[in-house]
Amino acid sequence: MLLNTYEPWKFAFSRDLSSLEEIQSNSWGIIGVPFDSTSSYHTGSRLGPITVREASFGFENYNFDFKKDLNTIFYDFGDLNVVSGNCIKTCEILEETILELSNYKIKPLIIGGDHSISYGSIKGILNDFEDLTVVHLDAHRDLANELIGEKFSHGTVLRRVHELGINELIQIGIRSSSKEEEEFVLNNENITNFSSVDVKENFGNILNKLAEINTPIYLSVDIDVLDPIIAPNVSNPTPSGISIKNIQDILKNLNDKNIIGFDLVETSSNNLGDITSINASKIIYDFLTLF
Ligand SMILES: [Mn+2]
Repeated sequence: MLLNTYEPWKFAFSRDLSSLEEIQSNSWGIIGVPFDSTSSYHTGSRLGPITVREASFGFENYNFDFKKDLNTIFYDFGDLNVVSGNCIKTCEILEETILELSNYKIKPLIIGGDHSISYGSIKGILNDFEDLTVVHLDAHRDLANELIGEKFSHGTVLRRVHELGINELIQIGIRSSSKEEEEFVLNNENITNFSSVDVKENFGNILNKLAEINTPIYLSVDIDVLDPIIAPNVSNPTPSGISIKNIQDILKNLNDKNIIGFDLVETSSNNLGDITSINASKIIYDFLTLF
C-alpha cells in the first residue's frame, strides 16, 4: 500500500497533495503512529496522533514566539497501519514508509505512539545517512537492555538505537533511570547526559554541546520531558520537568543544523483539547516554524 497509511485527520497548515508527483522535495512529511503496546504504565498514546493534530487547529499561522509565519512546506500523510501488540512489525512498516518518503526527499516527522517506534524511524533514516547524532529529550534514558523481559520496548528503545551504530547520543532533561542505565552511560563515550537540573542551571553547557554537532541530527522528543504540570497525560509522568520555553531555546540553538528526522512521542491524552496534546502540538508547530 502506498506509504502504508490511512488519513483520519491532518495537522493544521499542512499542504494539500492530490498526487505524489506534485511533492516538493526537502519538505517534511507527518506520519502518525497510533501504537502503544509497549507502554509499561499508563497506556493511551495510540490516541496521540489524533489529539495532537486536533490541538494544532488552535494556533495562528503567525508564530508570535518566533516573530515568523509558519510557511515551511509540510504534508500530512495520515497514520501508519500499525500492528497492535507487535513492536517489531510496526517498526518494519514504519521503516519501509520512511524509505518510500525518502525517494521523494521528504523528511519524516513522526507523531507517536509510544517511544518504541523511534527504532523503526531511526532505522529508516540510517538507510540514507551513515553519520547521525540523536538528540533525545526525555525524563527517562530508555537505555535498559530489557524491560519486563522485552528487548523492544519504550524503555529500551535508545539502547536498540545505540546498537544501530549512531555517532552520538545526547540526552537532555533526564531525571529518572536505573543503575544499569547509569553504568551503560558511563561506559559509552558517545553518550552525553544533561539532566533536567542542567537544563535549568547549566544551560550554557548544553548549548555548547549542541553547537559542536557536525553530523545530520535526528531529534526525538518524549513529551514527558515537560513538567507533569503542563503535560500530565503521558505514559510515565515524572516530576520536576522542563518548560516549553526550554524546548524553544533548544530548538533555536539547533536552527543552523541539519535536522533530517523528528519524532514527538508518548502523548497519552484521552480527550480532545487537553493540555498535554496542546503542548505536544505546540512543540511540533514551533519546530515546523523554525525548520
Ligand atoms: Mn520518557
